Amino acid sequence: PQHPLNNCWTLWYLENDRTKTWEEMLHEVTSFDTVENFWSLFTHIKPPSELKVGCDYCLFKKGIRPMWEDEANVHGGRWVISLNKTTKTDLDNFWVDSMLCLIGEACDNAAELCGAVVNIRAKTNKISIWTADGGKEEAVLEIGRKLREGLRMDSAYTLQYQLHKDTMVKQGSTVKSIFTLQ
Ligand code: M7G
Repeated sequence: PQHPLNNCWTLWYLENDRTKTWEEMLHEVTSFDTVENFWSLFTHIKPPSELKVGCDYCLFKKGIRPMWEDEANVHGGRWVISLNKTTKTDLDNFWVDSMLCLIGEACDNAAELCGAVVNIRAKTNKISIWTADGGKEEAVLEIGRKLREGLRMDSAYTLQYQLHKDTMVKQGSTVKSIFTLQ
């Protein structure tokens, strides 16, 4: 017998392609709702460190599209970890631990969890956990603290919480953060 998860989760892959719009680059890969099916998917796909620059993985609750516009994300935001000079191993380990935090839902405010994203970028890779409502300060902070624990993040890493509505209108590369966990 398989071990059921609390939710069904969908993996998305964003493949960088200059001839396409952002939405066209986003592909739904597959969904799973057991621990066993998560691991079997995990062993069949490339780790983030082997993706090309400009690509993303997104893991979201089934029914929530990994975009700001989805009704589940409109009032939300994300805890972002900027991975500057992280090794490939650390990147891949942070990503698997982020996914486990997400699908394990071991926090009091799991209903607020929407998904997780890893962005492979030329300068700074990023991992983020998206939550439903940036106005729920206690819930957001609890999720951030659980994430720091789950990822065993040392003090070299900062977690920043940014509202999607601020990210959407960013000028250059600076988005204001409303919460920080060091
Ligand atoms: P990014 O890939 O989230 O981060 O956004 P990056 O700046 O580190 O590469 C890059 C661009 O992708 C944005 O400026 C948008 O044009 C587009 N994009 C990203 N996201 C997450 C969304 C989204 O949720 N909705 C829409 N419409 N565009 C997005």
